[in-house]
Amino acid sequence: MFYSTYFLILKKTRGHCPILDLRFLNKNKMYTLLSGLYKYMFQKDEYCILILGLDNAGKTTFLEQTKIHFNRNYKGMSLSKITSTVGLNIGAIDLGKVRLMFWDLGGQEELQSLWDKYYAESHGVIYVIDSTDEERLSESKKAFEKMITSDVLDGVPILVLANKQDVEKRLE
Ligand SMILES: Nc1nc2c(ncn2[C@@H]2O[C@H](COP(=O)(O)OP(=O)(O)OP(=O)(O)O)[C@@H](O)[C@H]2O)c(=O)[nH]1
Ligand SMILES: [Mg+2]
Repeated sequence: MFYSTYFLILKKTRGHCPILDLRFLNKNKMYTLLSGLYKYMFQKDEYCILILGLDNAGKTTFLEQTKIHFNRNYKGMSLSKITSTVGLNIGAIDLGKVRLMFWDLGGQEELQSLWDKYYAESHGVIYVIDSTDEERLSESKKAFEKMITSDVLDGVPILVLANKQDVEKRLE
């Protein structure tokens, strides 16, 4: 399959007999050409989405549920087994030719100082708020404001997610 495609490409770009060209290609050039072709045909466009918000907002649970929803063969872990994130969790979902890479960062106060290290790589941010936790709403607002005033995020779309809407005593 690769070889037949390779011939076609040569025909297009060079306009003369591909079999002759093959004789002059060494193994390295052949590998480079074929791997480039493979990437062109099968590699997905990758976008990085940060998941931010205070600890206990539900970021990791959201990521886990998203993976279960979009990845047909992914069984997922028990949501009750999720513990507070120290560092980050990475998860991917494929949507057609696009791969979304989610980076779920720990939200504890001492970990928030690490968030901006990931801004430059991100194409979007999901900011998660615990809508059952009125007491920490102003703390969450502060962290959010600090995030959006970062120049590095200029032009990056931000989705604010009011989480835990299944709980009866929630803010709407
Ligand atoms: N009722 C309800 N509980 C949720 C929901 N999402 C998360 N939780 C609970 O909230 C708690 C914290 O969830 P995590 O996903 O660990 O929170 P986190 O934002 O990743 O926290 P850190 O990793 O510490 O930053 C867990 O007990 C979850 O079961 C939700 O939509 N509804
Ligand atoms: Mg977490």
